[in-house]
Amino acid sequence: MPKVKDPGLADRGRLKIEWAKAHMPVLSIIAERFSKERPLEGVRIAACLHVTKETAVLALALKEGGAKVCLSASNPLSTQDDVAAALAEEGIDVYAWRGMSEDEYLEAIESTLKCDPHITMDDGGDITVMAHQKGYADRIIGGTEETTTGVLRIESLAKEGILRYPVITVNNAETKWNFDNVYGTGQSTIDGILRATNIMIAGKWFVVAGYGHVGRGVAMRARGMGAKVIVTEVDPIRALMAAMDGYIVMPMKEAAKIGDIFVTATGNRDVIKAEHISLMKDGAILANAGHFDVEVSVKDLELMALSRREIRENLREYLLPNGRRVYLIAEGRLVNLVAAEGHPSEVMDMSFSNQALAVEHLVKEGRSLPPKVHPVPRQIDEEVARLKLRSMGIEIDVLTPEQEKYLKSWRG
Ligand code: 9W1
Repeated sequence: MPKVKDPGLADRGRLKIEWAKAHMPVLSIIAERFSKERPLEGVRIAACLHVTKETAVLALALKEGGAKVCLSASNPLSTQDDVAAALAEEGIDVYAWRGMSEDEYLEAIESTLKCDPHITMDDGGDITVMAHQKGYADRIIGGTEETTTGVLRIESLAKEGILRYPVITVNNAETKWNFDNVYGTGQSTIDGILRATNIMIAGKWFVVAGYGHVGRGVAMRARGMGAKVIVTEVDPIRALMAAMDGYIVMPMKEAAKIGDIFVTATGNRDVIKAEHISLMKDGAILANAGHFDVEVSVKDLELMALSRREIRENLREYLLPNGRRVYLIAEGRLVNLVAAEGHPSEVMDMSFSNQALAVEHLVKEGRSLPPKVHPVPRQIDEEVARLKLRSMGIEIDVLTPEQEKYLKSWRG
């Protein structure tokens, strides 16, 4: 029996799912093929994913393929209750509601394992680990994993010789992480800043700390909106890339005096702390796009401030002893998740198409794969890119036989 917050929300959830599906062309093509070929007939899937409108499109695609899908949340706070309600009505066995307790969260995962799955789908490693701890692993053909964190946990299961079934690391597909980190986070970070502040980006000094994939995406979009972008780095190679991409590169101690908006995306702690904050201009805005909420030192802000006020939703003002005010978005937590809505559907389209094709691959080949961590097969990764291009109306060239031969030969 599915368990959701309020079945009455289903109509609203169905509209959201329909909207997401309209922007997930690749997954839609796969769903259509699945409904004709039924490659997942009789397959039971236990999935532990963020219960969002995009995940709903994935779950329904798997169902079109003939699978029975049991779904629990991969985070107690990420469930969209209307989407969960709609999925329950569509015949997905959902166990998810926003704000579930830690115990309820674990119970929900176990409920999906009681569906006696052939396949697990994971986002963070929780269902894979539980399947092994609670004795469900032997009947499972294979699994998939969506995130870096989950891949690390499952690799450590494998290293200790505990892993009993093959797991495909969707995270490492080219069409997943490149697009999530650069284009997904790039856009949604700007989106979060705009929703929290409603300020104009054009003409502002926009400081991006860290020039990894996320930093690159944020810097690119900020520039696209007319900001003057400064990048700070500690890695000489990345700093050089930023400089040659045309950004101004300088230490945070300098950038702090200039910036109107600051976004951290380094993966490290205390990137913006007291010594920087005290240099900032009146009205400076701070946001974090890195995974943990340690990049902007909220502790320093709290210690320095004479007083604080909530200005708008997700926007807190700190009054400093020098009389200046700085503004922190979403308490320094991930701005794109807290103040916006995560990755756009078009980006999830690619990672979830990898998921769907990885499940099909496991059903076909999983029994002959050794119980270790496997990359997404290259053909799947390329197929996702090909279908995405086609959906965008973009055609590309094909090598001639002569060119193929030329590339393979050492003769030149
Ligand atoms: N995943 N459909 C919050 C998302 C929480 C979340 C999280 C996404 C998607 C990063 C997956 C407030 C969606 C999800 C909307 C939302 C993620 C954590 C997606 C972005 C990752 C810890 N991680 N993701 N869409 N919550 O966007 O499934 O709005």
